[in-house]
Amino acid sequence: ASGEQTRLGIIGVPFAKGQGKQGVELAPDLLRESNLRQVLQSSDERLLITDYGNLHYAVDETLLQQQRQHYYHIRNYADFMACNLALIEQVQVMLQQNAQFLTIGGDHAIGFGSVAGHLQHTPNLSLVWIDAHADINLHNTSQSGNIHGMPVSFLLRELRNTWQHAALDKVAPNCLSKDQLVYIGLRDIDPYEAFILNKFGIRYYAMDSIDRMGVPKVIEMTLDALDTQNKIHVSFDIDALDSNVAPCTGTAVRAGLTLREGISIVEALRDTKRVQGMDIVEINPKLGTPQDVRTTVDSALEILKSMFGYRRSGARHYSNLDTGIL
Ligand code: EXY
Ligand code: MN
Ligand code: MN
Ligand code: MN
Repeated sequence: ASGEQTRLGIIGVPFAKGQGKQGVELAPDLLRESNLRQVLQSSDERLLITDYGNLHYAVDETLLQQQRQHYYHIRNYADFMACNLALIEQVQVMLQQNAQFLTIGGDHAIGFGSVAGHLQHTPNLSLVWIDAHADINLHNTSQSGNIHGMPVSFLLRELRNTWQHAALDKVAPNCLSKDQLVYIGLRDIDPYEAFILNKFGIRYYAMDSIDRMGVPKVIEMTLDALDTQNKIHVSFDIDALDSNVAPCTGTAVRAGLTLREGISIVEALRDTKRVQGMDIVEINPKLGTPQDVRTTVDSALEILKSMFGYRRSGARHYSNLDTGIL
């Protein structure tokens, strides 16, 4: 059966400097302690999982200088870039050794490096960003200065020139086309972000679209928009889910996706067989009660199970089960 195995690489990125709250850096180890590996393995026996541990990075003087000269008005630019440079390399290593990878945050600032690394391995890439937020602020439109609200602007061809001092052509030469990005679950868009989304005609299915059309239609329209030749990256911010199923997150917004809606979306994406990379981010175990933490982690595990093999319909691979019972 080894011939039909799918290799999955996992990297933890305990990065918390894209926003102001401590705790989100604990999520990778917490998911591991919550039996992530066993949960995925029992969802699909064919998965061959390699855990690469947690990412380390070092900040160098060039980045500190960029921060001092050009990006002093946003928080932790040098750390953000140093971590993402390391992640860009790590993702490429994982894709050389595995068919798929999973990046566990950390806050959503790491979405830049995860997708940028993916784009270096696979230039023709589509991105589905599942989030309450658009994360598309520029350094000069952000009200908070938090870089976890900006990663998408580093990725899009049309916005990269707004980061002219970040040397993106050198560190992440491949970029994403705006028609290969679809957002799902938005419900807290800043005014400048709405301006950017509309100016470039970026597709987004905010919660009102989901209420009007339902998840099946939104999925159909999402898949229709994406080039069928492309691999897919799914960046899943846990705050896309309603806070009753994902209370432990730094920027919770009420009236989000139900767990069933989240699972449905992820199953449909998985069924394309084109998902090559996924992020799960913004789980913060320091926010909320121990029961809240369990609820949030359980929801994250359900989402990850569905992405990496579990079928609610029961269909699965039987090679270990056909032992002569019938
Ligand atoms: N748009 C707000 C900001 O830029 O500060 C909130 C961003 C929250 C981002 C979370 C990760 O999705
Ligand atoms: Mn490959
Ligand atoms: Mn986000
Ligand atoms: Mn968010």
